[in-house]
Amino acid sequence: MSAEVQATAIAHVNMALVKYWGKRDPELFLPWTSSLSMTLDAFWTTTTVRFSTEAGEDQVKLDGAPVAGEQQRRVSRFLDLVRSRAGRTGRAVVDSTNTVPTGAGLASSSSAFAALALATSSACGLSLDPAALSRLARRGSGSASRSIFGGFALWRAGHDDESSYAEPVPAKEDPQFDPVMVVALVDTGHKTVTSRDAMRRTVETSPLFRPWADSAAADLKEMQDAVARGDLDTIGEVAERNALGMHATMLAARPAVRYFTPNTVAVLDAVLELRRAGVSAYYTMDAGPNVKILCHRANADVVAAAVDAAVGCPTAVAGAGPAARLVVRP
Ligand code: 2P0
Repeated sequence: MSAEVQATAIAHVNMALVKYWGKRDPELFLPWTSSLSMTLDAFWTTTTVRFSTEAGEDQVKLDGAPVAGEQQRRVSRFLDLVRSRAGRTGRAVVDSTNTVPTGAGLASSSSAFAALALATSSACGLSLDPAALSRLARRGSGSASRSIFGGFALWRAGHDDESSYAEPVPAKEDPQFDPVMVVALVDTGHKTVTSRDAMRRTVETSPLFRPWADSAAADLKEMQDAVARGDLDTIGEVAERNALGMHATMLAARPAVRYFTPNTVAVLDAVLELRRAGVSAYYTMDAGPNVKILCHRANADVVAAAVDAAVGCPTAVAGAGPAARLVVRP
Protein backbone atom coordinates (compact mmCIF):
# COMPACT_ATOMS: atom_id res chain seq x y z
CA MET A 1 0.00 0.00 0.00
CA SER A 2 1.32 3.42 -0.90
CA ALA A 3 2.28 5.57 2.07
CA GLU A 4 1.07 8.73 0.30
CA VAL A 5 -2.43 9.83 -0.64
CA GLN A 6 -3.37 12.95 -2.49
CA ALA A 7 -6.32 14.82 -3.96
CA THR A 8 -6.76 18.00 -5.99
CA ALA A 9 -9.81 20.26 -5.80
CA ILE A 10 -10.98 23.47 -7.43
CA ALA A 11 -13.27 25.98 -5.74
CA HIS A 12 -14.44 29.34 -7.02
CA VAL A 13 -14.44 32.68 -5.23
CA ASN A 14 -17.80 34.00 -4.04
CA MET A 15 -18.86 37.60 -3.51
CA ALA A 16 -21.40 38.35 -0.83
CA LEU A 17 -24.51 40.31 -1.79
CA VAL A 18 -25.65 40.23 1.84
CA LYS A 19 -22.48 40.30 3.88
CA TYR A 20 -20.95 38.23 6.65
CA TRP A 21 -19.25 40.64 9.02
CA GLY A 22 -18.64 39.62 12.61
CA LYS A 23 -18.35 36.38 14.52
CA ARG A 24 -20.50 35.36 17.45
CA ASP A 25 -18.07 32.51 18.15
CA PRO A 26 -14.56 33.07 16.75
CA GLU A 27 -13.45 29.55 17.69
CA LEU A 28 -16.16 27.81 15.64
CA PHE A 29 -16.57 30.61 13.05
CA LEU A 30 -20.23 31.13 13.90
CA PRO A 31 -21.32 34.45 12.36
CA TRP A 32 -23.65 37.06 13.78
CA THR A 33 -25.75 37.09 10.64
CA SER A 34 -26.68 34.87 7.74
CA SER A 35 -25.23 35.90 4.36
CA LEU A 36 -25.91 35.32 0.67
CA SER A 37 -23.42 35.25 -2.18
CA MET A 38 -22.83 34.67 -5.85
CA THR A 39 -20.05 32.26 -6.83
CA LEU A 40 -17.93 33.66 -9.68
CA ASP A 41 -16.75 31.74 -12.74
CA ALA A 42 -13.67 33.90 -13.43
CA PHE A 43 -11.76 33.43 -10.16
CA TRP A 44 -10.79 30.19 -8.46
CA THR A 45 -8.25 28.31 -6.38
CA THR A 46 -6.74 24.93 -7.28
CA THR A 47 -5.35 23.01 -4.32
CA THR A 48 -3.49 19.72 -4.07
CA VAL A 49 -3.07 18.06 -0.68
CA ARG A 50 -0.66 15.17 -0.25
CA PHE A 51 -0.51 13.28 3.04
CA SER A 52 2.42 11.08 3.95
CA THR A 53 2.74 8.77 6.92
CA GLU A 54 5.92 10.55 8.03
CA ALA A 55 5.81 12.86 11.00
CA GLY A 56 6.98 16.46 10.59
CA GLU A 57 5.82 19.95 9.81
CA ASP A 58 3.22 20.55 7.14
CA GLN A 59 4.49 22.30 4.05
CA VAL A 60 2.30 24.92 2.41
CA LYS A 61 2.91 26.61 -0.93
CA LEU A 62 0.79 29.43 -2.32
CA ASP A 63 1.29 30.41 -5.96
CA GLY A 64 4.58 28.50 -5.95
CA ALA A 65 6.08 30.23 -2.89
CA PRO A 66 6.41 28.63 0.57
CA VAL A 67 4.05 30.06 3.17
CA ALA A 68 5.29 30.60 6.75
CA GLY A 69 4.18 32.18 10.02
CA GLU A 70 0.51 32.69 10.86
CA GLN A 71 -0.66 31.78 7.35
CA GLN A 72 1.07 28.42 7.61
CA ARG A 73 -0.27 27.80 11.11
CA ARG A 74 -3.79 28.63 9.94
CA VAL A 75 -3.59 25.93 7.25
CA SER A 76 -1.99 23.46 9.69
CA ARG A 77 -4.73 24.00 12.28
CA PHE A 78 -7.28 23.29 9.57
CA LEU A 79 -5.42 20.13 8.54
CA ASP A 80 -5.36 19.05 12.21
CA LEU A 81 -9.13 19.29 12.31
CA VAL A 82 -9.47 16.93 9.36
CA ARG A 83 -6.67 14.63 10.55
CA SER A 84 -8.32 14.19 13.92
CA ARG A 85 -11.71 13.40 12.35
CA ALA A 86 -10.15 10.91 9.95
CA GLY A 87 -7.86 9.37 12.56
CA ARG A 88 -4.88 10.15 10.40
CA THR A 89 -1.41 11.23 11.39
CA GLY A 90 1.52 12.32 9.27
CA ARG A 91 2.41 15.56 7.62
CA ALA A 92 0.81 17.13 4.59
CA VAL A 93 2.14 19.01 1.60
CA VAL A 94 -0.34 21.62 0.35
CA ASP A 95 0.12 23.31 -3.00
CA SER A 96 -2.39 26.04 -3.83
CA THR A 97 -2.75 28.35 -6.82
CA ASN A 98 -5.07 31.35 -7.01
CA THR A 99 -6.32 33.09 -10.14
CA VAL A 100 -7.15 36.08 -7.97
CA PRO A 101 -4.79 38.35 -5.97
CA THR A 102 -4.53 37.17 -2.34
CA GLY A 103 -5.48 39.42 0.56
CA ALA A 104 -6.86 42.26 -1.56
CA GLY A 105 -10.53 42.05 -0.65
CA LEU A 106 -11.19 39.75 -3.58
CA ALA A 107 -12.40 36.88 -1.42
CA SER A 108 -9.38 34.66 -2.07
CA SER A 109 -9.88 32.94 1.29
CA SER A 110 -13.37 31.83 0.26
CA SER A 111 -12.09 29.75 -2.64
CA ALA A 112 -8.87 28.80 -0.82
CA PHE A 113 -10.50 27.15 2.18
CA ALA A 114 -13.31 25.58 0.13
CA ALA A 115 -10.73 23.92 -2.14
CA LEU A 116 -8.63 22.94 0.89
CA ALA A 117 -11.64 21.43 2.67
CA LEU A 118 -12.56 19.31 -0.33
CA ALA A 119 -9.01 18.20 -1.19
CA THR A 120 -8.06 17.46 2.43
CA SER A 121 -11.20 15.56 3.37
CA SER A 122 -11.01 13.50 0.16
CA ALA A 123 -7.32 12.71 0.58
CA CYS A 124 -8.10 11.57 4.15
CA GLY A 125 -10.83 9.26 2.92
CA LEU A 126 -13.74 11.26 4.42
CA SER A 127 -16.77 11.34 2.19
CA LEU A 128 -18.70 14.47 3.17
CA ASP A 129 -22.01 15.62 1.77
CA PRO A 130 -22.17 19.27 0.62
CA ALA A 131 -23.57 20.55 3.95
CA ALA A 132 -20.86 18.76 5.93
CA LEU A 133 -18.22 20.05 3.53
CA SER A 134 -19.59 23.57 3.92
CA ARG A 135 -19.40 23.24 7.73
CA LEU A 136 -15.81 22.08 7.44
CA ALA A 137 -14.81 24.88 5.03
CA ARG A 138 -16.38 27.38 7.47
CA ARG A 139 -13.79 26.38 10.07
CA GLY A 140 -11.01 27.60 7.74
CA SER A 141 -12.69 30.85 6.71
CA GLY A 142 -16.33 31.81 7.18
CA SER A 143 -16.93 32.87 3.59
CA ALA A 144 -15.50 29.53 2.33
CA SER A 145 -18.70 27.81 3.54
CA ARG A 146 -20.48 29.45 0.58
CA SER A 147 -17.88 28.52 -2.09
CA ILE A 148 -18.83 24.84 -1.84
CA PHE A 149 -21.84 25.78 -3.98
CA GLY A 150 -22.19 27.27 -7.43
CA GLY A 151 -24.63 30.02 -8.41
CA PHE A 152 -26.14 31.72 -5.37
CA ALA A 153 -25.54 30.40 -1.85
CA LEU A 154 -27.00 31.22 1.54
CA TRP A 155 -24.92 30.63 4.67
CA ARG A 156 -27.32 30.14 7.57
CA ALA A 157 -25.73 31.63 10.66
CA GLY A 158 -27.08 28.81 12.84
CA HIS A 159 -26.39 28.57 16.56
CA ASP A 160 -23.75 25.84 16.79
CA ASP A 161 -21.28 23.92 14.65
CA GLU A 162 -23.97 21.60 13.33
CA SER A 163 -26.46 24.28 12.28
CA SER A 164 -24.08 26.77 10.60
CA TYR A 165 -23.57 25.90 6.93
CA ALA A 166 -24.41 27.10 3.44
CA GLU A 167 -26.89 25.80 0.90
CA PRO A 168 -27.78 26.67 -2.69
CA VAL A 169 -30.36 29.40 -3.31
CA PRO A 170 -32.79 28.77 -6.17
CA ALA A 171 -32.46 31.45 -8.85
CA LYS A 172 -34.81 32.20 -11.69
CA GLU A 173 -33.96 30.09 -14.71
CA ASP A 174 -34.30 32.48 -17.57
CA PRO A 175 -31.78 33.46 -20.26
CA GLN A 176 -32.75 37.10 -19.59
CA PHE A 177 -31.45 36.74 -16.03
CA ASP A 178 -27.69 36.55 -16.54
CA PRO A 179 -26.09 38.80 -13.94
CA VAL A 180 -22.36 39.45 -13.97
CA MET A 181 -19.99 41.30 -11.71
CA VAL A 182 -17.58 43.72 -13.27
CA VAL A 183 -14.69 43.72 -10.84
CA ALA A 184 -12.84 47.05 -10.76
CA LEU A 185 -9.28 46.25 -9.67
CA VAL A 186 -8.66 49.60 -8.04
CA ASP A 187 -5.70 48.29 -6.04
CA THR A 188 -4.60 44.66 -5.75
CA GLY A 189 -2.01 45.21 -3.01
CA HIS A 190 -2.28 43.41 0.34
CA LYS A 191 -4.70 45.04 2.78
CA THR A 192 -3.23 46.58 5.92
CA VAL A 193 -5.90 45.24 8.30
CA THR A 194 -7.04 41.64 7.75
CA SER A 195 -10.77 41.12 7.53
CA ARG A 196 -10.54 38.86 10.57
CA ASP A 197 -9.04 41.64 12.72
CA ALA A 198 -11.33 44.26 11.21
CA MET A 199 -14.48 42.29 11.96
CA ARG A 200 -13.36 41.57 15.51
CA ARG A 201 -12.68 45.25 16.11
CA THR A 202 -16.03 46.17 14.59
CA VAL A 203 -17.99 43.75 16.79
CA GLU A 204 -16.13 44.85 19.92
CA THR A 205 -16.13 48.61 19.44
CA SER A 206 -18.56 49.86 16.79
CA PRO A 207 -21.83 51.32 18.10
CA LEU A 208 -23.27 50.75 14.61
CA PHE A 209 -22.58 47.03 14.52
CA ARG A 210 -25.72 45.80 16.27
CA PRO A 211 -28.15 47.97 14.24
CA TRP A 212 -26.54 46.75 11.01
CA ALA A 213 -26.66 43.10 12.15
CA ASP A 214 -30.30 43.57 13.17
CA SER A 215 -31.15 44.84 9.68
CA ALA A 216 -29.49 41.89 7.94
CA ALA A 217 -32.45 39.50 8.25
CA ALA A 218 -34.70 41.82 6.24
CA ASP A 219 -31.98 42.28 3.59
CA LEU A 220 -31.58 38.53 3.37
CA LYS A 221 -35.27 37.86 2.89
CA GLU A 222 -35.57 40.55 0.24
CA MET A 223 -32.46 39.26 -1.52
CA GLN A 224 -33.66 35.65 -1.59
CA ASP A 225 -36.98 36.70 -3.10
CA ALA A 226 -35.25 38.91 -5.68
CA VAL A 227 -32.89 36.07 -6.73
CA ALA A 228 -35.87 33.72 -7.06
CA ARG A 229 -37.66 36.14 -9.41
CA GLY A 230 -34.48 37.17 -11.26
CA ASP A 231 -34.95 40.82 -10.31
CA LEU A 232 -31.52 42.37 -10.83
CA ASP A 233 -32.54 45.87 -9.74
CA THR A 234 -33.75 44.70 -6.34
CA ILE A 235 -30.72 42.41 -5.92
CA GLY A 236 -28.51 45.42 -6.66
CA GLU A 237 -30.35 47.83 -4.39
CA VAL A 238 -30.25 45.45 -1.44
CA ALA A 239 -26.59 44.54 -2.07
CA GLU A 240 -25.60 48.20 -2.21
CA ARG A 241 -27.32 49.21 1.00
CA ASN A 242 -26.09 46.12 2.84
CA ALA A 243 -22.47 46.74 1.80
CA LEU A 244 -22.62 50.46 2.64
CA GLY A 245 -24.07 49.56 6.04
CA MET A 246 -21.24 47.10 6.65
CA HIS A 247 -18.67 49.77 5.78
CA ALA A 248 -20.46 52.21 8.07
CA THR A 249 -20.02 49.77 10.98
CA MET A 250 -16.28 49.72 10.25
CA LEU A 251 -16.01 53.50 9.97
CA ALA A 252 -17.60 53.74 13.42
CA ALA A 253 -15.16 51.20 14.94
CA ARG A 254 -12.53 52.50 17.33
CA PRO A 255 -10.10 53.02 15.76
CA ALA A 256 -11.91 53.20 12.44
CA VAL A 257 -11.30 50.68 9.66
CA ARG A 258 -11.53 52.23 6.22
CA TYR A 259 -10.86 50.12 3.17
CA PHE A 260 -12.04 52.44 0.44
CA THR A 261 -9.77 54.96 -1.24
CA PRO A 262 -10.43 58.03 -3.44
CA ASN A 263 -10.40 55.74 -6.49
CA THR A 264 -12.96 53.47 -4.84
CA VAL A 265 -15.28 56.44 -4.37
CA ALA A 266 -14.67 57.55 -7.98
CA VAL A 267 -15.90 54.12 -9.14
CA LEU A 268 -18.98 54.39 -6.88
CA ASP A 269 -19.74 57.78 -8.48
CA ALA A 270 -19.32 56.27 -11.95
CA VAL A 271 -21.90 53.60 -11.04
CA LEU A 272 -24.39 56.25 -9.89
CA GLU A 273 -23.78 58.11 -13.15
CA LEU A 274 -24.52 54.92 -15.11
CA ARG A 275 -27.79 54.51 -13.23
CA ARG A 276 -28.77 58.09 -13.98
CA ALA A 277 -28.14 57.22 -17.65
CA GLY A 278 -30.55 54.27 -17.35
CA VAL A 279 -28.06 51.40 -16.96
CA SER A 280 -28.90 48.91 -14.20
CA ALA A 281 -25.59 48.81 -12.33
CA TYR A 282 -25.04 48.42 -8.58
CA TYR A 283 -21.90 48.16 -6.50
CA THR A 284 -20.67 46.14 -3.59
CA MET A 285 -17.35 46.34 -1.71
CA ASP A 286 -15.62 43.97 0.64
CA ALA A 287 -12.60 44.23 2.91
CA GLY A 288 -10.51 46.12 0.38
CA PRO A 289 -10.61 49.06 -2.04
CA ASN A 290 -11.86 47.08 -5.04
CA VAL A 291 -15.41 47.47 -6.29
CA LYS A 292 -17.66 44.78 -7.75
CA ILE A 293 -20.40 46.08 -10.01
CA LEU A 294 -23.46 43.96 -10.57
CA CYS A 295 -25.14 44.37 -13.96
CA HIS A 296 -26.74 42.45 -16.82
CA ARG A 297 -24.15 40.65 -18.96
CA ALA A 298 -25.26 42.76 -21.95
CA ASN A 299 -24.10 45.90 -20.09
CA ALA A 300 -20.71 44.60 -18.91
CA ASP A 301 -18.76 46.47 -21.61
CA VAL A 302 -20.52 49.75 -20.89
CA VAL A 303 -19.81 49.36 -17.17
CA ALA A 304 -16.15 48.45 -17.75
CA ALA A 305 -15.75 51.48 -20.02
CA ALA A 306 -17.23 53.75 -17.33
CA VAL A 307 -14.77 52.39 -14.76
CA ASP A 308 -11.92 52.90 -17.19
CA ALA A 309 -13.00 56.49 -17.86
CA ALA A 310 -13.34 57.20 -14.12
CA VAL A 311 -10.09 55.73 -12.77
CA GLY A 312 -8.33 53.87 -15.58
CA CYS A 313 -7.97 50.66 -13.58
CA PRO A 314 -8.22 47.13 -15.01
CA THR A 315 -11.53 45.28 -14.86
CA ALA A 316 -12.55 41.63 -15.03
CA VAL A 317 -16.01 40.30 -15.80
CA ALA A 318 -17.37 37.32 -13.86
CA GLY A 319 -20.64 35.47 -14.21
CA ALA A 320 -22.18 32.86 -11.93
CA GLY A 321 -19.67 30.07 -11.34
CA PRO A 322 -19.78 26.35 -10.56
CA ALA A 323 -19.62 24.41 -7.29
CA ALA A 324 -16.37 23.14 -5.78
CA ARG A 325 -15.21 19.89 -7.35
CA LEU A 326 -12.49 17.27 -7.22
CA VAL A 327 -10.23 17.15 -10.26
CA VAL A 328 -7.83 14.48 -9.01
CA ARG A 329 -9.26 11.82 -6.73
CA PRO A 330 -7.24 9.91 -4.19
C1 2P0 B 1 -18.24 38.23 3.05
N1 2P0 B 1 -16.10 39.18 3.91
O1 2P0 B 1 -19.41 37.97 3.36
C2 2P0 B 1 -17.53 39.28 3.89
C3 2P0 B 1 -17.82 40.66 3.40
C4 2P0 B 1 -15.46 40.44 3.64
C5 2P0 B 1 -16.54 41.44 3.59
O2 2P0 B 1 -16.11 37.05 4.50
O3 2P0 B 1 -12.22 35.41 9.53
O4 2P0 B 1 -11.97 35.78 5.04
O5 2P0 B 1 -11.70 33.83 7.66
O6 2P0 B 1 -14.03 33.99 8.59
O7 2P0 B 1 -14.33 34.93 5.36
C6 2P0 B 1 -14.02 38.05 4.52
O8 2P0 B 1 -13.78 37.39 5.67
O9 2P0 B 1 -13.07 35.89 7.31
C7 2P0 B 1 -15.47 38.07 4.31
P1 2P0 B 1 -12.76 34.72 8.32
P2 2P0 B 1 -13.27 35.88 5.76
O10 2P0 B 1 -17.71 37.72 2.05
